[in-house]
Amino acid sequence: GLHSVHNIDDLRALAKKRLPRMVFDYIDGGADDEVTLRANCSRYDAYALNWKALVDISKIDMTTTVMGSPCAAPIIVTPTAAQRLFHPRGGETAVARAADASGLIYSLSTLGSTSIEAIAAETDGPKWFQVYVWKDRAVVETMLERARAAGFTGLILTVDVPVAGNRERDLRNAFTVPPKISAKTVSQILASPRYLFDMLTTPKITPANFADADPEGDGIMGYINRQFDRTVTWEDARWMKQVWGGPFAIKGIVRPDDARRCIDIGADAVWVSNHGGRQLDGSTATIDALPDIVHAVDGQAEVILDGGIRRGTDIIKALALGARAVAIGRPYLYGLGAAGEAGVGRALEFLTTSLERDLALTGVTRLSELGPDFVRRPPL
Ligand code: FMN
Repeated sequence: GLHSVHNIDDLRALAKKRLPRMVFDYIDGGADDEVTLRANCSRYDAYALNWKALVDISKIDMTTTVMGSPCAAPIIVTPTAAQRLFHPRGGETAVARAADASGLIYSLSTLGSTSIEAIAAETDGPKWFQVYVWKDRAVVETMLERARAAGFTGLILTVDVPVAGNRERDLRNAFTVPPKISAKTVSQILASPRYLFDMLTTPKITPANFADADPEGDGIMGYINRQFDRTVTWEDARWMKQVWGGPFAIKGIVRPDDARRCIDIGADAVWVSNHGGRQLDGSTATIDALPDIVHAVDGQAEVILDGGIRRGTDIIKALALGARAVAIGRPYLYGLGAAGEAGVGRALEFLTTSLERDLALTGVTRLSELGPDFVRRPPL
């Protein structure tokens, strides 16, 4: 159980034990050979920390703001699709409540399985909404209006999904969202009685924020697939920023020239991400992409980084190299799959307490003290 969880890897093992194989693999897996998935985690090891000695660390302040949203620590809960798939009873609600309890920013995916309004009713904490540019611009505009009305204060445009990535674990498991009934999927679900019970006693898992969009006969997944528009460019991102009007982040940037374009169209944050290694395999580990992006952005926007954050020391390295905050995906999804809201809470607690201890060990009492002098970068 959760009492024997001491780090994110332990939570992962518990999730693996408790979830149907195909659901665990959907969370855990990446594209192709999973080179980028592994690199996102392992490349932090190439950066070494240089701590400061004999600093009064009796008071450590981890509070900050990101795109104007206040948070207790520089850790953002990333948008991830269909969270009720990972915990049918709790899903997004469990994640949003745990984020609120920890004072962290929550973000809701367009492909979420809980409505914008239901999330707003569960939490007064800071929340952002994530979108893709869809063909059906009217549906996007309606979602943005609803998000604004419900008190969401930031918008994230994800730009690393021009097409779906090649996730071979999902192909092997014959896994689809929502799961299709087959001998394989049924036997995997039967092997997880707790999950099966939850699934049978809660409403069907469906996308919750465009239920009224016209599915044209081939169902909601057919609708979603048709919405990913291959013609999307920077002009569409500019349109999105104008329609939204408020704090705006572009997620899925790894190149300095693209970071400059984000600033040109008025983005408030450049979000360094490769979708957790789920899209283009062989792309750069995010920690390696960060320094050049920070240099290109030159203080004109905030920089957020996600991918492979599993410990406080990973967070310190990213902040020292110029990120305003980091974001986490799988760490809280393992928690959600392992134990619902309590599991998410455990993941967030682990990351915030390990960040505080690691700041103490580094001799840092405020995040603004962190800079490149705390990190020895690997030779090229
Ligand atoms: N990113 C999005 O912008 N929208 C999504 O709907 C979305 N769904 C995801 C679903 C899963 C199961 C996972 C693992 C990631 C998803 N992501 C999505 C990417 C995350 O927001 C984030 O970039 C990534 O998980 C960070 O890497 P990490 O898992 O190593 O922390």
